[in-house]
Amino acid sequence: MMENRKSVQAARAEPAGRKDSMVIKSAALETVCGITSVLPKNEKPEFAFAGKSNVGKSSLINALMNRKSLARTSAQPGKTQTINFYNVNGELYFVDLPGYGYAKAPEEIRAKWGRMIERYLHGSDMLRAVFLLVDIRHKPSGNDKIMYDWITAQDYRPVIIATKLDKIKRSQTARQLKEIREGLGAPADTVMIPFSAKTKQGRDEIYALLSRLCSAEDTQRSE
Ligand SMILES: Nc1nc2c(ncn2[C@@H]2O[C@H](COP(=O)(O)OP(=O)(O)O)[C@@H](O)[C@H]2O)c(=O)[nH]1
Ligand SMILES: [Mg+2]
Repeated sequence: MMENRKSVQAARAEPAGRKDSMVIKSAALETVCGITSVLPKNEKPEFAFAGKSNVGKSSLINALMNRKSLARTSAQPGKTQTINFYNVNGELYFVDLPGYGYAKAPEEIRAKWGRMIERYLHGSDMLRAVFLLVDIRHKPSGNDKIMYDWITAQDYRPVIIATKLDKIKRSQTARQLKEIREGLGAPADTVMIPFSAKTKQGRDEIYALLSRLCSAEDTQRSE
């Protein structure tokens, strides 16, 4: 008991930002994969980001890398049908999965990028967690739900990032999170992090999760 309390105090006494922050020493786009590309066999932990076009995926990845525009933001939404691997500090990878939501029919979507995403989720040995981005203002779409189901079908429990937090009133946050969780059919203990690329709210929580998942051998994959 005493020891536990001590370690809690020690953790609190650490300099601000030391534990829940990440120092970005380097960040670079290392690999771009098209539909037929061979996916890289990386040797560092990978963290994948999925979500519909315009949800704020590039903005989140840029915020995490502390870069203004390394990951491209919404010039041509829905255009990028590639998987982009960003090497961060030579320690981990952020994997930008193709955005969805612009193709018309579900069949078309599946044909175009579904197989590529599934191939990646299924094939990566280093994937530690999948982050699924959903706009905090809206109920999840049919495509969000399909994506959620694909991720869980590959035995990952996605971390839900509810984006554009700055666009709602603080008093609405809990209700919106609940609506998103229920809309996806996600269990009550799902990790959900509200985030704003504008205010950077939520970033330290994501950093804390990333460092935990990097050091631990475990993944967000269910047993
Ligand atoms: N207010 C606000 N706008 C955001 C936020 N995240 C992204 N955006 C805007 O939403 C648009 C799409 O963002 P982008 O990162 O390109 O989305 P992506 O298509 O998912 O990569 C851009 O105009 C961003 O500036 C956020 O947290 N708050
Ligand atoms: Mg993008």
